[in-house]
Amino acid sequence: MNAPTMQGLAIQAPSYVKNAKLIAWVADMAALCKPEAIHWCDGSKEEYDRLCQQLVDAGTFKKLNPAKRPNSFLALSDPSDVARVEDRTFICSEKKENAGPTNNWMAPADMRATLQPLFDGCMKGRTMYVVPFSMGPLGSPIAHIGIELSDSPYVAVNMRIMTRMGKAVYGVLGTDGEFVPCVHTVGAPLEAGQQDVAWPCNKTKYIVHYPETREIWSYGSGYGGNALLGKKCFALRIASNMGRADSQGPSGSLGWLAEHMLILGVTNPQGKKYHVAAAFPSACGKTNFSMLVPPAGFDGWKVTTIGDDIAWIKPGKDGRLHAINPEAGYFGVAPGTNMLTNPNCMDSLDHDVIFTNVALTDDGDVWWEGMEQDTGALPSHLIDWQGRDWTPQIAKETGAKAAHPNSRFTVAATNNPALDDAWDDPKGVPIDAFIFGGRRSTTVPLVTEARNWVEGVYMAATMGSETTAAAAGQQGVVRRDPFAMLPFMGYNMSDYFQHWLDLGRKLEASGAKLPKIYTTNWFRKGADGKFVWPGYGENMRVLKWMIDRVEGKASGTEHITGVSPRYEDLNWTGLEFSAEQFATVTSIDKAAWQAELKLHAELFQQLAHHLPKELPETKAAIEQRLAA
Ligand code: SAT
Ligand code: MN
Repeated sequence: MNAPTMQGLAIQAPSYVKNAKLIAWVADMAALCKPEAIHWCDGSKEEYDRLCQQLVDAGTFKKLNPAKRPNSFLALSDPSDVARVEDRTFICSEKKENAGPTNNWMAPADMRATLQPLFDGCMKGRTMYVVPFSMGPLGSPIAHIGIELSDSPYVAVNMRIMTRMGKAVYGVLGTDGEFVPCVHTVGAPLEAGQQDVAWPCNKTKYIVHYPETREIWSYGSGYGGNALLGKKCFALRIASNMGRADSQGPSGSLGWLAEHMLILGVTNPQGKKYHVAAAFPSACGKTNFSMLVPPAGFDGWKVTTIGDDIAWIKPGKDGRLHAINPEAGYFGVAPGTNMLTNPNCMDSLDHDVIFTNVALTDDGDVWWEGMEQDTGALPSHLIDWQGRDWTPQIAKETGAKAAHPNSRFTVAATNNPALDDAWDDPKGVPIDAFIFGGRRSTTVPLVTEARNWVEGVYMAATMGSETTAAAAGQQGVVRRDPFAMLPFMGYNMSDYFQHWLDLGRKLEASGAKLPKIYTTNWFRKGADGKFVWPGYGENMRVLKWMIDRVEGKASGTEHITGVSPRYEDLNWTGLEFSAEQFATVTSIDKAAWQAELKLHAELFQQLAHHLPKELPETKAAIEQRLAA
């Protein structure tokens, strides 16, 4: 069948699609990408089931044993396509300085010229799925609409879980509503008669954002944040631009924030509820923290999940910052998840899940490293994430992991037994505290409270973290990851710091009570190289101290970077954790901090363009305290 005829045929949008700009754009993209067919997704269960069956037939999905894991599937990706590709991710603003020194940049015209031949005919022999989605509750004033065109049915079914996806979006869009156009291709056109592979992708990859025109173009990968464009590409890189642009207009709006943050509710035994938004780099336990189960000694405390990865935060009429979760599902890291680390998550994964790159058991269920904690033993045989035999013996000899370290589950938020009642509330929840947490073996104490907003912004801006498997490349090296946003920042990082400072200053001037700001580090190691802090549910001890501080009820000790609890300031009921152990995770080593501050200086040098003067000033104050 030749492409031009097909295009003429297939553009026909369903009668309920009334947005002329959208229809014209789909026609343009079809003319460029030359798919064999176009499917306008309606988001129905019937459609989801049909696409999943199609993925099973194509060999992309394996249906899991319905007795063990009802309505769930396992996808194994190409071994070269397993994580976000930061070195292939571009912010193509008109001016390089607006992308800033932390982003890859190319002039929009040059990037368009580069992508044009790649996208020309890229969907040959495939169906183009038109995926309408809302980030945030449908029709909410905080929400925004995107349309993703993708030649991957895997993307279409994942987007149905991760976003509010379907027909109702067109109702909100109407005849002339705005949407963010997102084009995605695996970059593997099929010539006539060519047999498809289970996980098509291309070794050339481009994840491209045009912030001024608010477009996303993704080429060559089918995995996670590279392909599910509502997530990092839209909800962080494009949305961060939208939030700041709002503060630059004539309206006098303070603008808003798009943050790499989980949002949780925490209710004390008296029934008083607080909300916390916490930023951690990818694969540092955001999902676990957002579903935390309070340990022994915390009777009557309850933690509920609003979101596990991304927060959109806007000042409300009450002067407080209100957060919504723009997503509708979790794309979380599987390895390490078990009944000890995250029981709510394990319960969420009982049914209706898409697993990617975990291992397959002989009875048609899934397995990943960490599950032996629950069963007390390793399985005797598995098919690993690359489709190879795996046994404990093979693992011992070769070190082979059954599940890829960045293997994931995709699951609807509504599967979560700890889901907060307000998770879908268009008004969002008022934030009482922000947490910024890095993964650091040394130097940074368990928890520190900033004495004011500027000090908090400094802590967040200078955060360092050891890299994880969530991104392709070397793991375990410390890099500066300001606000845990390094890979997700859609404009110049220093302008972003300024946006945070401005927002805080203006809110404070209006008499608002700002959220407190904390940094945490769950990852300090002892002399034996092992983590000292038990983490997971035990993080509740730190969370309670923060809430008590918000209430003005807990004390702490002041040091060079802020205020931290003393041993006696935390509740230790139900945990054996000695004062010596506490000292190992909270100690402040002068030499280490002198070295740390050199790294802050390097960061500030890199970010010199538009760097707010408050940051070097705060650094100078820390240096003075350190020298005293
Ligand atoms: O970007 S992904 O969605 O692949 C996961 C992450 O990095 O948090
Ligand atoms: Mn993330």
